[in-house]
Amino acid sequence: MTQYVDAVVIGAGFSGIYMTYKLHEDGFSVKTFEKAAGVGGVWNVARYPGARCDSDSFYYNFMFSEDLYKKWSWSKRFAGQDEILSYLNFVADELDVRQYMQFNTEVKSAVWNEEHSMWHITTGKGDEFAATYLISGVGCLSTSSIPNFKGIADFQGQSYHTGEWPHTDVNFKGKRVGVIGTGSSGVQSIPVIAETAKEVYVFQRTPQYSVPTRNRSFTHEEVEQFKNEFHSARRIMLTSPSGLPIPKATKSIVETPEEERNTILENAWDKGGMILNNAFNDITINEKSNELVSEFLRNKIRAKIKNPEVAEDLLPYYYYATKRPILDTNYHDTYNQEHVTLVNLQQQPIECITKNGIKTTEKEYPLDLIVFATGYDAMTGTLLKLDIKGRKGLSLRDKWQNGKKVETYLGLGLAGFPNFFTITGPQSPSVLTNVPSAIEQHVEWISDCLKYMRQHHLKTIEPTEDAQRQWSKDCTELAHNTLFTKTASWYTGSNIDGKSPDFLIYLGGLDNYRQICNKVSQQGYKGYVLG
Ligand code: N01
Repeated sequence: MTQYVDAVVIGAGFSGIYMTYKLHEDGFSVKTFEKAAGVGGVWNVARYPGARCDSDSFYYNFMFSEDLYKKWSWSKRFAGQDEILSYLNFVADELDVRQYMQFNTEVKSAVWNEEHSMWHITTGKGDEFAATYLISGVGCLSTSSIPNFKGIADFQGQSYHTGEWPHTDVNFKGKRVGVIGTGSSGVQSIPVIAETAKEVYVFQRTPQYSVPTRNRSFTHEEVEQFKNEFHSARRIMLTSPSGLPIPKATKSIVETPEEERNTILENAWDKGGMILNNAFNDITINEKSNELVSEFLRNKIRAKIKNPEVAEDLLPYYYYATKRPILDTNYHDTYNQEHVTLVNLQQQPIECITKNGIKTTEKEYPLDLIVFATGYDAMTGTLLKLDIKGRKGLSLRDKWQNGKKVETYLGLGLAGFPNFFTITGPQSPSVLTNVPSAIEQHVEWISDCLKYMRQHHLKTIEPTEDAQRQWSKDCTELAHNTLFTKTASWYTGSNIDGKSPDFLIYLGGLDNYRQICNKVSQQGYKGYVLG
């Protein structure tokens, strides 16, 4: 039997938890479906060794409630996956949202019913729901990708993707472990795996820049200070491009005299975290500026690695920060250990996976365990897994798949898909900001929109094709004025075969984006058709 709710939310990570809470608070009935057995989203599933957040813990959390903020005390500067998952469970309890959530339930399809102006939602468990609003909180990086290596099914050892890690301990002791991939997940997991494994082989296609995390435990006084500074931090976060309490960078690195430049870079290096990435305003827009930071970071690698040949193989050549910047704890030092071998896939590409291990064009590496740290079908992958059909049976897959250009309005909605909202959707600031800040802004905007609809007795809201086209054009232009589009990365979708090479992140900053969204709503939802 079909049940009715005002809104169906998909996912119970940061987005789903807050959206569910807001909807209930605003007097809407809500049902939230989550594929996993509990809340947490990516922090519930990416349990690989060393998994940790790269944003400072006291800012990588909800800030909409001072009370909630002050009830939780982070133990470290950068929280590990387990602590973030505990935090999200704490939030779900505090906000009492579990009662509206159904776990272990995957949404299979959502079809717009023209006659009733409603979404018809079907789950993998056979639930049928009708909802006025459909809200996606599926996240940007929630569909793991394992490249289609020849022979992959033949491997007789254990194998895991970092984004779908078992919930029980994986024992590396005495094992020969191969890790494919050196993005954030590979760089975080390799040093931890090397602590106990007998042999580690890192299959590296692209060498990475990395800055030390410099993680450390907080003292009681520091925790209290963060809590006391709630209002001042939040004020800056609401007006900064990154959604972090970091003011906009104003200095150009090329225009900064060498001595001063080196002092700034060294200080940022010593402090660790994302400080270096935010130190200058032209790192991702000017090739010369970028090269100054890139070479600074290459020199750090040269200085760390004892074997000059290995050092050479570890030197990155792409424009720094045009792939997601990486923070590490002892990553490069790991290659000084006898039992760790770097396999440079530029010199010996993977030919296939065999029953015993990984075979490159040079040799076969016998392995007991393979870790696929090979990333995600980002931005659109999870949305496309859901079978979403809008007006006249128009399918999201038909619109976006097979190399077709992805277009949205504000990264929040799509023409032809009424009453459908995407929290941190493609072409919103999402992953190039502090994600919880971006989520709060979206959830609050959607919540205001739904209240407006109710107040004005409106049934449907849907972006116009024109507004969508213009927004997508603006996003693309912003991206093409930077170096981001010159590098193959998951930002550009080039890690997934057949994906249109679009840069699906709004680069104008969360501060500007917030103003644009506010203006849209203040002007009676300009760019939308309301009915
Ligand atoms: O994935 P990635 P990730 N043969 O796509 C390689 C977030 N995150 O899971 O660079 C050989 O970055 C690929 O090589 P190349 C964060 O936003 C955050 O590490 O394409 N290698 C690359 O080295 C992050 O950016 C946190 O040449 C292949 C790697 O696999 C995002 O998630 C922690 C290959 C994939 O790197 C994704 O990170 C973890 C092939 N066929 C993740 N295909 C924190 O907050 C791919 N690769 C810390």
